[in-house]
Amino acid sequence: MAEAGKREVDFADRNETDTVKAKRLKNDPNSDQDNHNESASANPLFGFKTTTVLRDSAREKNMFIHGKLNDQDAVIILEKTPIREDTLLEIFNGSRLKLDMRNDIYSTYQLQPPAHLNEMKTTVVCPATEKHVKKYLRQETYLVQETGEDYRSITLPYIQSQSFSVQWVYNILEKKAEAERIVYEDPDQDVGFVLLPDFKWDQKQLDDLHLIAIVHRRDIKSLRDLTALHLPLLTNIHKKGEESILKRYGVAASKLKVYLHYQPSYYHLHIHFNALSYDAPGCGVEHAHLLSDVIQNLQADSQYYHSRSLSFPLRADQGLLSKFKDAGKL
Ligand code: M7G
Repeated sequence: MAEAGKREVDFADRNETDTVKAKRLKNDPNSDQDNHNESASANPLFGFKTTTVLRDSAREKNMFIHGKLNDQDAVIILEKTPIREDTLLEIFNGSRLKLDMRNDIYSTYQLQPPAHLNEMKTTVVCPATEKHVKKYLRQETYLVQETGEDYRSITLPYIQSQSFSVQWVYNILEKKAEAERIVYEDPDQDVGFVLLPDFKWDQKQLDDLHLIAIVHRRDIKSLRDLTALHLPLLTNIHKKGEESILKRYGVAASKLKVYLHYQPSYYHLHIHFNALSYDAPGCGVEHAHLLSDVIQNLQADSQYYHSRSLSFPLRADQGLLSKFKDAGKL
């Protein structure tokens, strides 16, 4: 959905650019309006009005902002990107430096690198729902323990009525979005999947490598739906996902963590492939389940994920937390 939103902005702007150029050539007197249109066409975020900063981190160098873009609610995520080793020569030789202070053998500077090395990864969700805004708002979290019965009586009815749209997932599977980003596809409708970069990864360095494998089947919401019948699907993703990442990026299976989230944000089965050394948000023990463990648990007991209690964190404002509270489970 976010991707579709982004594309809409791009198409609209492309039309506007032509109009603006034509007017300028004719020396149109409405030049103020033209300047505005020109800024908007070069920059789809032009005129964004900030409502609140939902979350920011000096350490992670990112900021999550809620506001209005062309009168629509939007969430924008700004994130400074990691420094890449292959750009060091250009940084040292092509930057402007301003001395902050010097003391004995120590000195600090403000360094202004060439513009193309000073980019910020920017993610736009527009139009954003209230759920998107809440997802990014910093919140107190609580650990919930869900039995198989709790899943069926509390969680399942809740996610059936409340979960995020998975239209963006269907767009990928149907090649309506991100088709050019696909790294590998097994088209089999039973055990097949599409492997592509997660949109959190800018693909500029391997340190934070993050891909997702999205299954073609549309009947598996999450870990809870898995039984031994799905073992061919899971082992296929594990094997072919790792092979494709080795082939494309030269990263060996021993350098990857491959896991599922429970609870996920999107209830269409997908598996995360992350660089082992990368401390990705959501890969802690309270949220992530290693695919190799999932496979072994299902080999030992087909009903493992139907019957076992599973723990996961919920933020204070998440509706599911109130459902657990109402049921006296917290
Ligand atoms: P999740 O386990 O459902 O939950 O992961 P999380 O979002 O709480 O981690 C879904 C994953 O899909 C996340 O890592 C998102 O960054 C990624 N993702 C979400 N959207 C909307 C897109 C998208 O449009 N394209 C791609 N490539 N990845 C997405």
